Amino acid sequence: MPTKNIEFQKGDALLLVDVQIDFCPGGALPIAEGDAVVPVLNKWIAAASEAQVPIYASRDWHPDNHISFAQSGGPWPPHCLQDSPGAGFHPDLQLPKNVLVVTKGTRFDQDQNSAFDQTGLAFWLKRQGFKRLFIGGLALDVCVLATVVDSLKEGFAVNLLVDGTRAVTREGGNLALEKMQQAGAGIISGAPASPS
Ligand code: VGL
Ligand code: ZN
Repeated sequence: MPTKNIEFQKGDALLLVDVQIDFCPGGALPIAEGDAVVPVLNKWIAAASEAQVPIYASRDWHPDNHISFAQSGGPWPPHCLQDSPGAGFHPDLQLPKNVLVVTKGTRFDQDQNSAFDQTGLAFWLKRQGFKRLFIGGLALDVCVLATVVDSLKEGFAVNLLVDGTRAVTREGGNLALEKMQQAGAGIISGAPASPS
């Protein structure tokens, strides 16, 4: 059962996964309703800023002919090419000036679905005393799943912002939700609790 009205506290961080143009309708690897996460995540961004909770945004950032692309034997059409317009964050996503960007998918020899995969992010968050992560973005059954699972493995408490994520496939999305809950993630629906 999704929980509601969890308030931000010290030790929290907001992590937005791959809210990029190529993952939205009209992009190179479009996810159905991918852009529907933007207004929801904007509310979380506003609440996080208000509570002085830092905002991290990961981006998929592939070299040409990346190993995850079909032409190189991978599962995906080419997407999120470094410095291409499609690799940009969705233009309506209201990222603050002090957003911390996590770049992944740059390795030539393997894909990096998780924002924690060889990025140093866990080291950085732990060093600063963060304990609980609020995670949303794209895609629920790919990079969000990998990121949530790694967060829990690293010892963070995790709340998935379920209305702020969409899946590549419906079955994949349902399976991802099951896996996350089994691994110990909380599921939060709706908008952030308003500050009291
Ligand atoms: C993603 C497919 C390929 C994601 C990245 O961000 O979920 N999906 N590369
Ligand atoms: Zn990718």
